[in-house]
Amino acid sequence: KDWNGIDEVVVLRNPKGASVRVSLHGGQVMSWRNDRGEELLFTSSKAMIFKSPKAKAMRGGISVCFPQFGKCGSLEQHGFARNRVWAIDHNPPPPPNPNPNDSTSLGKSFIDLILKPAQEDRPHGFELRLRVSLALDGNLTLISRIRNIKNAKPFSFSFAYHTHLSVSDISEVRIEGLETLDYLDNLCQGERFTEQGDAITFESEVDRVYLSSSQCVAVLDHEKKRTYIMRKQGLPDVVVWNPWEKKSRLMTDFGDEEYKQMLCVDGAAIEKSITLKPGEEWTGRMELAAVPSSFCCDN
Ligand code: TA6
Repeated sequence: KDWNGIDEVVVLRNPKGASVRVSLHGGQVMSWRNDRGEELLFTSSKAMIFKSPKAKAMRGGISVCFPQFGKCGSLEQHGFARNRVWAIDHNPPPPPNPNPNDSTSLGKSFIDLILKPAQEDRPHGFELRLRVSLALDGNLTLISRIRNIKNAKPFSFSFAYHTHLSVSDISEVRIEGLETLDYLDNLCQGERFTEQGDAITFESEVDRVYLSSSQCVAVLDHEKKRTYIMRKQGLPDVVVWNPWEKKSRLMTDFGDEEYKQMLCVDGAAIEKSITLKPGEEWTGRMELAAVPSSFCCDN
């Protein structure tokens, strides 16, 4: 059972001992461990004891934000997808433009999930498919395919993989690959600024949406001598969030000091919403690797 009492948690394993746990609640990735058994995603120690409201997404892991990111819209924060029970998709259709070099399923352990709209949902005519896969090298890939079913109305949405990385000490972490980009600062009512050239480091609360980034972003954790590499397609934006001390104390499902061990870096499509006409499909792909030494994106 997961934190909401949902029975089905799917565990993916590779032959080297890496593993991924995916909950049918929200299609949320709850855990990603390397072949040494080290947890690479952050989960709050208070997430499991937080029971109200019952359908809430767990504080941690990777959750799917759809069809809205944040509070910009008429829905609950980050949309309803992360609060719903998804189904296993036993027979997903092939992707519309299969890439012959894409080994999404080759040699990988994977699970396909699907979320269909409830009666009251707006937009109503969507199908949201999520493939979570674990490769032989331990890389974790999430591929979402959103379809506007035939005879439905056109609709628009925002999307994010709300990704909580486990870090040794936030003060020792830096992000490379977002230098010189424009960003929207949620701490300043979404005002637009330009990053001034250096790698991003942390000494206070950060809540930003970096716009139109390149495909690769690196998160360097000096103390752990670990670098997370995020490669993404269809997801131009990158959310960077750490609540720091004061906001941590206000969150009931988050420990007062846990901000030191967590950094959210989300592959996202936020600034320009995606519009699908009937029959059209969109794909958003995010691949995460955790490598032992420092690494530079070849952007
Ligand atoms: O990732 C940025 C953000 O939108 C922040 O503003 C912050 O509120 C965070 O997400 C957490 O959202 P949640 O709804 O999961 O508490």
